[in-house]
Amino acid sequence: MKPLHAQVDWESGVLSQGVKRVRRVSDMIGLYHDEAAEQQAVAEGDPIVYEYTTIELPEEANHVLFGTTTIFPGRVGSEYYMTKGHYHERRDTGEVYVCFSGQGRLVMETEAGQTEVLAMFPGSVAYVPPHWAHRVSNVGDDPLLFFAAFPGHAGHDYGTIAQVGFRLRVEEHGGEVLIVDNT
Ligand code: PAN
Ligand code: ZN
Repeated sequence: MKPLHAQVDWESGVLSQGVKRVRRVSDMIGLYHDEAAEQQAVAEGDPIVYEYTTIELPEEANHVLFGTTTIFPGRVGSEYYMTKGHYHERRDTGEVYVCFSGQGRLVMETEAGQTEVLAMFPGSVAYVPPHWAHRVSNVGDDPLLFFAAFPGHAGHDYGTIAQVGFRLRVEEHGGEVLIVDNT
């Protein structure tokens, strides 16, 4: 294939030439801790939690897939808006996250039970090593925009997280960001 060129819209985070996907609270039922707050949010207009745009490329090991994500500010109960989070289907693939704007937390864990939380802020770069599940929460008052790149054959396993959940969740309590142990 030929090289390609795209552009990030700094306002929306959308990547030109990409395919945009929208995730609402109703797409995430069961992922937030507070089920009643989930139902209430869906009943009250089912807000958009995040959007992400990826450029369609061959899902092969010698390619690098990439995309941008915009998580809007908000909470479901005490829990900040977040991405679904996933393991890569091919567990032995890593990923790079570059934050453009906003304030977030990148929550990671391994199947062996290790956990890690890294702050995301404009200019922060995080490396998600192979074997770590990853999810991002927006802990600020503005949209959180970030860019991600990962091996083409990584694949996405959402089922494991949907079943077992993350060990840590990111919540607001008394105006502070709190990392709460789910286990
Ligand atoms: C990211 C994510 C993106 C959306 O590009 O896919 O932020 O989050 P979910 O995939 O968890 O809904 C990435 O980690 N790709 O591998
Ligand atoms: Zn990933």
